[in-house]
Amino acid sequence: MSNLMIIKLGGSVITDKTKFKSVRTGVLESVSKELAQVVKTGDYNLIIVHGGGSFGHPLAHKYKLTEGILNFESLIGISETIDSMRSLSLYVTEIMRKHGIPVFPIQTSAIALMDKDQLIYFFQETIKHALTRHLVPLLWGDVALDLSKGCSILSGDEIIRFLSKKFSPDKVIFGTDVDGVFLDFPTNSKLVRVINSDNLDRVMNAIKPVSYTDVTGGFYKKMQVMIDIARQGILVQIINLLRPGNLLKAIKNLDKIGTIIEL
Ligand code: IP8
Repeated sequence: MSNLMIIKLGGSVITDKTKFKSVRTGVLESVSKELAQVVKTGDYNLIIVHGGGSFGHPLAHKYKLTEGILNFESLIGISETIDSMRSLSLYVTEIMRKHGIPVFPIQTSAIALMDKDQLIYFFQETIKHALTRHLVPLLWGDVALDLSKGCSILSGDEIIRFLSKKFSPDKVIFGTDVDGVFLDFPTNSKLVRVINSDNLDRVMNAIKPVSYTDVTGGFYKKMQVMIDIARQGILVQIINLLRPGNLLKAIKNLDKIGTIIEL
């Protein structure tokens, strides 16, 4: 499939992580406008994956869903978290469609199975057929049933790692609320423009001790996923979605904004 891009809309950028179930509508509006410009050209195939932010992580934490099914409360937690993520994706799809994007929402928990926190089954045929019909598949980090633990959390990043193996996109763009990878998080003054085999170890050692964490592992784990994708020969770019125009530049390869991983 030509000009295929997988785009992550990070939960920390499309929601306000400090307020339970709070959407950053302005960000979704500007992101959708830029995506719509690209979709209308008909030159690109896009798969979009969004994170959980303040709709997913607080509930996953409250019900200890990363520990699996522990008791009856866990079952209520699974149900509530799936619904919360559906309500976030509904905001996303409504705003995208308003801007003319033929978005095709796919509820991840309905098509994925895990075992010991690893993704073992993912029904991907729908994504393939949606793409051939010029629909824009939208998936999201979600709860997944786990054969050993009962349930687990499947992050948007893991979905992207899986889809990258299956679909070999030309590029994977991780949209975040920072300008890229910094050697000095959280001061964020030393931006790394390119990560390649020459500086990979240095960068990973620098971010390891200062990396924040959430129920799906935080930034260090996110970096490991990105590196894994880049090792398949796929260009990975980390950009700040809070800056209007960045997404368009990244999709069209206009400017070398953010951090690029080339391995
Ligand atoms: O924000 C997590 O997805 P992520 C999804 O992509 C839930 O890690 C339900 C916490």
